Amino acid sequence: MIFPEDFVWGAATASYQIEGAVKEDGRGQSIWDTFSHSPGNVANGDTGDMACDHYHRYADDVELMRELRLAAYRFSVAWPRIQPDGSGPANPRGLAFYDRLVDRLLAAEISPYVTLYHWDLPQALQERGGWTDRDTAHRFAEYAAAVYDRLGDRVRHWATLNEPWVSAFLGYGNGVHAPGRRDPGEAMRAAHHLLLGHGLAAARLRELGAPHLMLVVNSAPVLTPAQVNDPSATPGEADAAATERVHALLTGQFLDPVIHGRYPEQVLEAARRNGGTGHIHDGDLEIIATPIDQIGINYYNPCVVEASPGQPADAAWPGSEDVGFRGADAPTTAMGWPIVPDGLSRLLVRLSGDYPGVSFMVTENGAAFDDVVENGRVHDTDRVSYLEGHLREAHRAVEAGVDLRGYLVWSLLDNFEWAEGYSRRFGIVHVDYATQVRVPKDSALWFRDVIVRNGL
Ligand code: GBH
Repeated sequence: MIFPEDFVWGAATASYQIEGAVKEDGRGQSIWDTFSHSPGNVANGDTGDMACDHYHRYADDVELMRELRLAAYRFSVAWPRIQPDGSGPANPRGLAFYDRLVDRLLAAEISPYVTLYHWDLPQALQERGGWTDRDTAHRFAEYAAAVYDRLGDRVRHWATLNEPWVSAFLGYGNGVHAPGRRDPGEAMRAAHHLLLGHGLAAARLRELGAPHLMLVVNSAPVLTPAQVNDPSATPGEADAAATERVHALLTGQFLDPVIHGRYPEQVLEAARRNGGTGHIHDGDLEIIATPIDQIGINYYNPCVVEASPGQPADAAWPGSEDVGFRGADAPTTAMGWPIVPDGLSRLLVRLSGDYPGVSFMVTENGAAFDDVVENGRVHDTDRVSYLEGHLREAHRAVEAGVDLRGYLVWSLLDNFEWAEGYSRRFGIVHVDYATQVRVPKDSALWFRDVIVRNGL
């Protein structure tokens, strides 16, 4: 099973999950510092204060990536390192860190894929409403330009946002993520302002000459329980409408505006029921539809739903009235997420039909398991089989004609898994947080062979 010649193999991380050094070199506070330091939000009271100490160990970490033969490394820039208060002149010491990282990567012949926003909003902007405030979109574009100004001579691949659905609906809807707000109207507004920020930043970066622009979304096929194990199962009318509505809320809400310049009707209806559509101004959709080159897909598991009359909307899903969220008949990871590899090919085939004219990349895929170190090794056979199963499906998507350019595993390192803290390990490299010792797991060694072979 060999992939196209220029297929890009790599791994991904995010700033708050690995960097630590939260008070260093003028970094300001982010909403995740505030949130993780407030009791009850994160498992075991964990915070990103130290994380993987990557801020100090980045050179060794790049060396590790080189040994694993990664061709690409996707990381995010911490906005509060660049603008401690969320606006104004860029902090040169913050920019210098990413400058050093990029130079190291290039020296190791690893292409940097920069994500500008992976959830660590400057706290100062949250004080003014965060993503519920339209101005945050403008601040984001200004910040994006400052980062591009410093790294644009060497970085070709630019992603604006990571998973705006999560920022809006877990951050402002069910409150499981920072800033911990629970208000469906705020969540709908945040989603639109994230999109506006994406569009304004994309237009700025384009003007400045960015060669390759992408948006990264969390997406998943939305299936009925019967469809999970039987792709040919045909749901009844009510179930089909439920899956299409949830698909619109999860994926269409972000990709229809960006690619087609319009919102799905189901999303407009959700907005009308939750505070109205007044925050969507004339001209916004033109900005949001600024052309991009690629859609990044973070896929973990399908979303399983069925029609359930009388069910109130889930807090993370405004507009999901009369829909029941279900488990799947499949084995699960340590997150409790079902393992459904063919969800990846089913998703990619659908999206490449719905959104022609852009390429795709799997920008995250991976799994948490309860890894143990034994005699200096981690035999994570469950992760190897998760990754192998999903790579087969990525290959199937390529064969089916999807313009899929690469695959990045989540994650390079075990790291701060948001509300789960350090209790969930997603890395292909084990991190002992007490000593910061890194041990490549069997999955990392297996992945290196996949890369060398360009396939399975
Ligand atoms: C990614 O998001 C992140 O980009 C990354 O930072 C993170 O570490 C990694 O995945 C692993 O979690 O059914 O309403 O509860 C995770 C994407 C989206 C997956 C929300 C779980 C549950 C939605 N997540 N989804 S709901």
